[in-house]
Amino acid sequence: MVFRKLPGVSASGMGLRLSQKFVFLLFLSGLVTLCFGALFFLPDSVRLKRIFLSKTETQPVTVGSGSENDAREHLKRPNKDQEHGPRAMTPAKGETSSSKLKSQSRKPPVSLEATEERLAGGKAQEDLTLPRSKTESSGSERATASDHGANSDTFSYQKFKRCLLKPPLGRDNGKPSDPKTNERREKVKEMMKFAWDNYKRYAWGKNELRPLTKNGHIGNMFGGLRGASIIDSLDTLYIMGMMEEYNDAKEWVKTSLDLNSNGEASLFEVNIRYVGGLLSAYYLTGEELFKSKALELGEKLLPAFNTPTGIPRGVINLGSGTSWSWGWASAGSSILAEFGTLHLEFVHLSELSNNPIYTEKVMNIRKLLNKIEKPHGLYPNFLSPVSGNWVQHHVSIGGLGDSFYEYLIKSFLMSDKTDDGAKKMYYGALEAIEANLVQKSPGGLTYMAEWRGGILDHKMGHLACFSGGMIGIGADDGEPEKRQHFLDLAAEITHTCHESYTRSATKLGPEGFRFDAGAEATATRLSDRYYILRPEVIESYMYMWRLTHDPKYREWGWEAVEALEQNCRVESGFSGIRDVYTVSVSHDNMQQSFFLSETLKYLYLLFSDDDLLPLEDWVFNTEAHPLPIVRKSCLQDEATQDKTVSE
Ligand code: DMJ
Repeated sequence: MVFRKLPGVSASGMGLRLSQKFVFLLFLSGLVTLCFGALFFLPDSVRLKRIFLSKTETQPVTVGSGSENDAREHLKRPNKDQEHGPRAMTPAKGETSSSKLKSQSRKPPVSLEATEERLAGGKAQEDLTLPRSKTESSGSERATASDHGANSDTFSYQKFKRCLLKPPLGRDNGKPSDPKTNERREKVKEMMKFAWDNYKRYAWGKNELRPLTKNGHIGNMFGGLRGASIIDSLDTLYIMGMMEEYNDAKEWVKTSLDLNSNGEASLFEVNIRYVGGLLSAYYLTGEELFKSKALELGEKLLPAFNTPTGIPRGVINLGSGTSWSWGWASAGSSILAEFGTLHLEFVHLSELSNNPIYTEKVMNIRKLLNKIEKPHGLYPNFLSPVSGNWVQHHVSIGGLGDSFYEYLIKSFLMSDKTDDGAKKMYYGALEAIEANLVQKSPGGLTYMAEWRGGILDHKMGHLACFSGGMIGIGADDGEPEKRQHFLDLAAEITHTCHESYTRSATKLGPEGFRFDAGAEATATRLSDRYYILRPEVIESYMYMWRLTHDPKYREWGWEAVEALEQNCRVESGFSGIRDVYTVSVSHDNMQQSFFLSETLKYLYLLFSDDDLLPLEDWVFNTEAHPLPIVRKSCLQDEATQDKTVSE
């Protein structure tokens, strides 16, 4: 390389004078600092930023194809604003070294009062209300750390059982006295047996059954974990009294559930299916095995929260603790329905481990959501875990948003109605939803539209049909003058979702239905016509039945049973279908694990007496795994009594 001679610069190899060298070096270092600093202002998705700022490597994550669930579902529905880039995930910028995280999660338990203080920045905040019963938790029950960053020996199952108002399985396992209803219930049990037997025969230990090709499906939503259908079925088998099958499932968990996998998992899916499934199996049966597996797995999810804001990223490597945002999510954002659907399970992880870290993590999410500006009081679906700001203004009660709202009201109910923060957020959100999203079609059907920066998309997803049940269970705790209104709204939404079923040839509902261009509760696009054994409509029938005892809900449930038998039952299991509008059905070759966990469970409960898993004692997580209401004051009394007896 030849350097041209500059004035004042000796030709001897860029021999500058000392003062010139100094000025030049100063200029150079200023330039480098400027460039490096600018990297921080680039969006997470910019490659340069990932290379220079990432402490973790960028890894591609492929997302499951055949089987549908919500994260997989997101992949199929990119909109213009969220085009999938390369399948590289945005790396976490914050700390992700698993050793550091382990030490964090193993720190000695701190009191919830201290937690609240820390989260609220030292002073109580009105909008960050921990459950009132926090002050009732027994400090004396906190002991030393155990295997899983927890004091798991301090939770007493016997105490917990005494604090339930009713026996979980009712007087006679919820058997209805009416013979016709009982016959229907038996039919649902037979469907469960058929689905389970075929899974066991052809796909045992894999995640889901492919009923046409008679083999198993693993997918890559669960970070290398196996047996999703087994974990999702434990409680369904148990409440249906299928003890032989339940014991096979339990034995598999004991001998074959390996939590030391090292793959990329959806934080949301692992939480709702595995953590939720193990927790409910524990609470129903008292088997310590399920508790320790739930705690072990729960701890592996914690590194996902190591972001600048504490909002977790969507994807986590269960082995290394490295986490990413989904490649398809705008600018490395996290998804409302994912980070907003952890609360129920995490509160129980804290209960069982006596380690407040899980509650702290989810309360921190709530704190941030309370603090930031909400357009018209609505919660958009995408949030940056780095800046803590909304990334785009798409609001939906269906996919991407759905279970966030569900977990607000259920957090309140699960706290024995002491969690006023959750209550306030839920009714505030519902008010905004009613003001901006709830619509009436020309034909008189009430529906929830989607909202894109103020413009309404007159579409409702099958997923959004859970909202009938949600609004129903929340009706009673609303303002007295609004209670009947909420119950009516819940009934109207459920009616609309039923219409989406009755207006199809198969009597099953499409993935999405519209209310524009003359359409009323029907899919107008080919891509919205499929049905993948989803539970949401039946879930709302079950809640509405429990709340009103209007026999139409049982009739609607039975219509769904007949339609499932007619269109989805194949030689070796149940399969989703590609087009609900044609009776010469084409099957998708997938028996979703949520069919066993949710669809069949909700049907069974619909045809059972209300004392099977009574709502006074249980809330269902978003995968239909029942979790008990936490009665802190009762547990406290029980603890005091125990102490008195032993003195
Ligand atoms: C389930 O995994 C859960 O119900 C989730 O909240 C929504 N999607 C599926 C069922 O459709």
